[in-house]
Amino acid sequence: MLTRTAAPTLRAYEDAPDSSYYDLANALRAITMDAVEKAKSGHPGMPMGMADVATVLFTRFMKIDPGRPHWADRDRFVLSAGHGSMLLYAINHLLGYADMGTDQLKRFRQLGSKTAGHPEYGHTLGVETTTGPLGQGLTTAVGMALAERMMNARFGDELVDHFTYVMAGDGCLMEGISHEAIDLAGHLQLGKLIVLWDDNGISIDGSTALSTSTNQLARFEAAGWDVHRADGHAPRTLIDAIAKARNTRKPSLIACRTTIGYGAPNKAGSEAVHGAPLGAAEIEGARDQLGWNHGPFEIPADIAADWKKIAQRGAKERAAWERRLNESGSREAFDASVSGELLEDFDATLLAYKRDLSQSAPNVASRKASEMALGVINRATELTIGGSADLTHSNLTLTPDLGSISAGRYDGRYIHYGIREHAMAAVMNGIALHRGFIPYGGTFMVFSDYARGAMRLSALMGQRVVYVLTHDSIGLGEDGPTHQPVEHLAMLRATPNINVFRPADAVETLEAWQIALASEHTPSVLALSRQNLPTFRFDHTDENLTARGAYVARKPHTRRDVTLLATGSEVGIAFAAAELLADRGVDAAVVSMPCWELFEQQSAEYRSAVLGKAPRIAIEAAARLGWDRWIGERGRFIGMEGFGASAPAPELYEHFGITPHAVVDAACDLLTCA
Ligand SMILES: Cc1ncc(C[n+]2csc(CCOP(=O)(O)OP(=O)(O)O)c2C)c(N)n1
Ligand SMILES: [Mg+2]
Repeated sequence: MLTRTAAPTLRAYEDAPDSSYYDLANALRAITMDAVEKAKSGHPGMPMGMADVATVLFTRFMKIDPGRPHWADRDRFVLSAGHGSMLLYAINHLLGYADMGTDQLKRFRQLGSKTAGHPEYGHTLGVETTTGPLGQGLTTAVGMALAERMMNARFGDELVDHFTYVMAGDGCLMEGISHEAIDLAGHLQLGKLIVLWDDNGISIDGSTALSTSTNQLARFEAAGWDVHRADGHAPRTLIDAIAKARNTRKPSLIACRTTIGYGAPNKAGSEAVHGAPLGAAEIEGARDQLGWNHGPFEIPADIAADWKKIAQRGAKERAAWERRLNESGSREAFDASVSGELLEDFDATLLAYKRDLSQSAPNVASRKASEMALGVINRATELTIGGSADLTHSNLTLTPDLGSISAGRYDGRYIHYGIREHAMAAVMNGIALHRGFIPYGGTFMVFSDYARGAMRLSALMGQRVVYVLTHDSIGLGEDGPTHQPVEHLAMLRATPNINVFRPADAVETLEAWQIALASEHTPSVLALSRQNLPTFRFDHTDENLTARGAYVARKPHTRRDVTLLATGSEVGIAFAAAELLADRGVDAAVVSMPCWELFEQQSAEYRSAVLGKAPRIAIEAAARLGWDRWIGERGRFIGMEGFGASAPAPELYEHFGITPHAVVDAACDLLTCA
């Protein structure tokens, strides 16, 4: 076993609390029972079962300062079994987080309270990531633990040296994403990631034996983890297991054998206690059995004081860390990295490149344009951390000199996520939440389905994560309908707080990247083509037109007879159709709509000026859903009505009728053509 050279902050805390662990843990149990009972809703089983594990972890190991919840070098605590939210709220209440007074415990699960049904990042202090969808927390924590090592590689042990602790249930370990997470964490040897598994043998339907017979320890071990067993109600064995887990170079799993709903006289150990209030009689029985003779939400002063000691200890450590930072000479760089601010000249660098693009007018796929943009971006900032789910050469996400991240080598800037789209997205969430980096990652757009669970959380948590989704339509050609996204733009556009960009040329692609990197609270999707797209933005504008969401790319010569709306690869089709229509005496405007969400945010005047009063035809090689908003009652849509097919791309466009001639026919149907 390898012993690390410990920085001063990493000692295990030797002092046992004055009150017994049992009393401190019972405080968590009592608060949970009372809050769930008052709410008439919630999950008492997990918090009551894991109360002892939480008590040991926090009293002996956690390094946090509730007065400074965002302290960069704090240990991260991730409640992956998010249904056990009352455990986290009870802990945070006892630690003294400013927003977690008794009033909040009493308003568990009520509108506007800090004690939402599942922990929500950004809503409640001390919640490191939103959990509830099982498996997400575990995988997000892998991203946090990786980010910790990457920051450590840049700033050293004195400034960055913290653990990531996860509480995961049977459900988290059953979810498919856990396989990706475990595999990746083991491969990257994230030694400071410690998973405390609530090994209670129960899930909602009953015994886990109904649905699994996996030897979890063997499974984790096979993925390169260090594994331990502990009695989840025996502090000494837990202390030993956690202390050992902290001293290995491998990520660690501790199987904590617990009784779900520990303390409930009749319901403990059964699924009855998983997700329903215990009821008055059972609570009374639990109080008796636990020896907890205090009223609802009442915590004896000595027990409260012991919990507060954890916070006091953390505050001291934070102050010492603050001094180290000030003396380190790296304060400015460290703060800039944590704040995620781009350098002052970043925009000017991108603008100069945009001017070049308009001049050179490359005829390249937007995935290639993205690679070219990244070449400039990755030189202009060190915040970006790239990656791909094993499609680097298709997504074109790697630029020279990034260097790969691997076990023990965390100073690179490129992550080979392997064929693990879901984990890639969740790990990127973890990296973004940890702070210090802007993660971007690529896969084929069709596989956003696989990543969806975590992409939704990027949006819900408002994280700056950039999804590079290439091969964005039937334009990818021969790989066929399994690989051709059709409904994905609609799905992504329907998701709140994601900017979905489908740039039409190299200039728009750069503009989209610039917006994505500046969007600190919104994830972005870049839907990029496999096939070449000609540049049409010959006239350089300092203004980022993509930031308008949509703009008139081809002005009509005199009056506007018809408006052609298109995105990405179909903007070229709209241009070609406009020329054909001109021959027939029809004056068409072409509107490029790279980002609907940003267009929706424009003023009504701007939107109506762009959309115009003439009949509209939308062209997009994807499902129609959503387009009716823009084309109106009289409008036409030219796109996909079902799945694609396997053939060279130009033939597919003909086959599915997404052509300039089809646009002309639709226009002539709407208007009187010559
Ligand atoms: C992805 C996902 N699927 C289903 C659920 C619904 N759900 C919430 S808790 C739970 C059972 C989890 O079992 P376990 O992790 O063992 O929790 P315990 O009953 O031990 O508290 C399920 C199915 C969910 N939250 N997330
Ligand atoms: Mg369970």
